Amino acid sequence: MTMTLAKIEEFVRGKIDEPTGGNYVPEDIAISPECVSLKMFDAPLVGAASCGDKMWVKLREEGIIGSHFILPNEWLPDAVSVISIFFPLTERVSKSCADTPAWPSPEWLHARTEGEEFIFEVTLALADELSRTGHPSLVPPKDARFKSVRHLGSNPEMPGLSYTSVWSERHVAYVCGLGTFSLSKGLITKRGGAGRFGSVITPLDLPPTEREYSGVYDYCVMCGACVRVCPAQAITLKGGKDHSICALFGDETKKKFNPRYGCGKCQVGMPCQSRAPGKNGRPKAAPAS
Ligand code: B12
Ligand code: SF4
Ligand code: SF4
Repeated sequence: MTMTLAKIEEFVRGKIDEPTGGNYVPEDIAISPECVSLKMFDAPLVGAASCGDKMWVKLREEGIIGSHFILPNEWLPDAVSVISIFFPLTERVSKSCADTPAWPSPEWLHARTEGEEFIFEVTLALADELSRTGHPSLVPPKDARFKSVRHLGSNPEMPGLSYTSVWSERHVAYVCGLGTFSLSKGLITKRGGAGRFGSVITPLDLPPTEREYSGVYDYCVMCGACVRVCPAQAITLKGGKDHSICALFGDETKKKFNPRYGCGKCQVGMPCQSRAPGKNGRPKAAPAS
C-alpha cells in the first residue's frame, strides 16, 4: 500500500484515538486522580514539503536559524519529502492551563512530558511504517546528530549559540505549509498554536502542501493578549518574546514540579489558541458539490 498524505493523517489519527495508547495518561503515572485517562492531543494537522524546496537553504541564513540547521538531504541523502505534524492539545488541557494563571496545570505538565514521548512514539511508528512499505525514513530529533540549546550558551557542542537547534520543528512546519510564527514566537496553525510538533523525513514523494502565507507572522494579529498573561513578563509588543526570561521561568517550574516542567500560558485562552486569527488564517471553504 502506498502512503499518501491522507493515509499518513489517518495513521496518526489512529494513534491519537487509541484508548490504550500513549495519548491517554495511565493511572500509574497520573499526577492527580483527575488526570487518569486524560486525552492529551486531538486530531492532527499534517503537511509536507519537497526536500528540494529552496526555503530549506534559506533557513540556514543568520537571523533565521543559521548554518547549524541540518538540511533534509543531509539527514537522509535519499529523502524526497519532509512531513510535519501538528498535535493540537485537547480543550481540556488548554483550559486547565488557562485556568491556573501562575503555574502549569497537572494536565499541561503531562502534555509537555508524556505528550512529547507520545509524539516521538507516533513519528517513530510512522517512520517504521514508511520503511516497511519501501521508504526508509528518519525522525530527526531521535537521530544521534540532533542537538539543541535550551539555555543561554548551555550546550558546549554548539558554541556561541543559544535557544536553537539543528532541526527546528516550527520552521519545518512553516516550510510544510502548516502555519506562521507569532509575537510569542510560537507557531500558529489553522488549528491554533496550542500544541506540539513532530516530523519525519522520507524518500516517499508527497505533493507539497501549499503555503497560504507570504509573511513570517501572517497568522498573528499582534493583539498583545499573550503579553498580558505571561507570568514572567517575557513578551512585549515591541520586542516579542525574550527566550532567556521564558527559559528561566521554565526552570522555576522545574524546581516546583520536578521532573516535569512547562508553562505555555501564551498559547491558551488566546485568540490564536485553536485557530489562526490573522491574514488568510481561515480554513478554505469546501468546494461546492
Ligand atoms: C530551544 C527551545 C525552547 C527555548 C527557546 C525557544 C525558541 N528558540 O523559540 C525555550 C526554553 C525558551 C522554550 C520554551 C518553550 N517551548 Co520550546 N523548544 C525549543 C526547541 C527545542 C528548539 C527551538 C529552535 O530550534 N529554535 C530555533 C530558533 C532560530 O527559533 P526562533 O529564534 O524562534 O526563530 C525566529 C527567526 O527564525 C525569525 N525569522 C526571522 N526571519 C525569518 C524568515 C523566515 C523565512 C522564517 C521562517 C523565520 C524568520 O522567526 C522566528 C520567530 O521569531 C523546540 C523543539 C524543536 N526541535 O524545534 C521546542 C519548541 C519550539 N517549544 C515548544 C513549546 C510548546 C515551548 C513552551 C510552551 C514550553 C512548554 N511546553 O510548556 C515554551 C514557550 C515557547 C513559546 N512562547 O514559543 C514547541 C512549540 C509549539 C508551537 N506551537 O510553536 C516546540 C516546537 C517543541 C515541539 N516539539 O512542539 N523552547
Ligand atoms: S495572543 Fe495575539 S499577539 Fe499573541 S501570539 Fe496570539 S494572536 Fe499573536
Ligand atoms: S511559555 Fe510562559 S514564560 Fe514563556 S513566553 Fe509563554 S507565557 Fe511567558
